[in-house]
Parts: sequence; structure tokens; C-alpha cells
Amino acid sequence: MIALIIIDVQNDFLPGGALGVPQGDEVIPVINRLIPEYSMVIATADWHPADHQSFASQHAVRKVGDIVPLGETQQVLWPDHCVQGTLGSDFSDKLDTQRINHVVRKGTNRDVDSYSGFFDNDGRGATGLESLLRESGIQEVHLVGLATDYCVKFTALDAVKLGFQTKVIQEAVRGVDLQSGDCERAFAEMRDIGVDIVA
Ligand code: VGL
Ligand code: ZN
Repeated sequence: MIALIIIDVQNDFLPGGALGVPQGDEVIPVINRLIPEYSMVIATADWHPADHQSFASQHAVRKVGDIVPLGETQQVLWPDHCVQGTLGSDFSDKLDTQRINHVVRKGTNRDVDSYSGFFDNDGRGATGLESLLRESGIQEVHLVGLATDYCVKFTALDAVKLGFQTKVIQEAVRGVDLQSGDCERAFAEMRDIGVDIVA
């Protein structure tokens, strides 16, 4: 069985949002067209407490884009985004959410970020996505959404490591490109580990 995993199609990641991904809105019609092809549809949501330590606002004199040590990880600082229960954390109202079977929330621990839909960035906390897939008899996952160079990439790398056949649908992802070339490098990294990048 194959599951479609829709990654973080939330208002804050769309143009005009707190951490708007350029052209992020373009993935929505593509995803809406794909949804009916899958019997299992899972959406992840970035779901931070207001004092999440990935927010530059939580670090004196640090600004967005700076990198700071956070626990065992090196953390890029972001604008406040996807704060639990805010409009920015809602799925886009253009996304067809009717046929989403499960929502998996991540980034809920204030002290560690979670780019992957499976695990926190320190590899410790699990979101429950793996057990959900295993209990549902899923062997293959198709990934779409935002952002190519962060949450899509890390979710795809973990999916491969966990033994799932993994495809990323290129037409249905967009990235941040904080440093130019990040998305290209993300695709290369995913390909190298065994992710199938499909048009
Ligand atoms: C994401 C940066 C910070 C993402 C989440 O969904 O790709 N990026 N938090
Ligand atoms: Zn986040």
C-alpha cells in the first residue's frame, strides 16, 4: 500500500506567510489533483509552542538565518511561524483537506526542532508517523509539500532509512533556498540515499 504524505501546507509557509516559501502556493492544485489517487492520505503540520527555540525572537540579539547550538543540534533561526492554534498554523483553505485521513504534528517540543515528519532533529522524539504507516501496512510513501530543502528532505531521508520505498513528486514541492542552490543540493542528497525523484 502507498500513502501520500502532504508536508506542511500551512498558511505560514505560503507566500505572504511568516516563513513564506517562494511559489509555495503552486503545489496546492497539484496536490489536490493527486489526493484522489491514494487510499491513504496523511498531512504533517509544523506545530510549535509560542516560545519554540527555533524562533529568532527567543534568542537575544540573534536574527533570522543565524545558526545557534540547540541541545545536540545546530539550529537555523526562523521567524515565529506555525504557532499552535494560530491562523498561520492552519492548512491552506485552498488545500482539499476532506480526504486527509491523519494529521501528524511535529516541532511541539520547545527545545528541539523537527524538520522530519518522523523524528525530532536530534533523532530522539518520534511523531508517531512511523507506527501509523506500519500499522496501516504501508510500504511506499509519496511526498509532496513544503519545504523541499527542509521538511520534505528530512522526511524523505528518514523514510528511506526506515525502509519505505520513497518518492518525492517534484512538481508538488517547493523550497526555501536560504542559500542559493539549497533545493538542488537537497534533490541530490535525496537521490543519493535512494529517494526516487519523479516529475
Ligand atoms: C520548515 C523551517 C522551519 C518546513 C519548518 O516545513 O520545511 N522549515 N520549520
Ligand atoms: Zn518550524
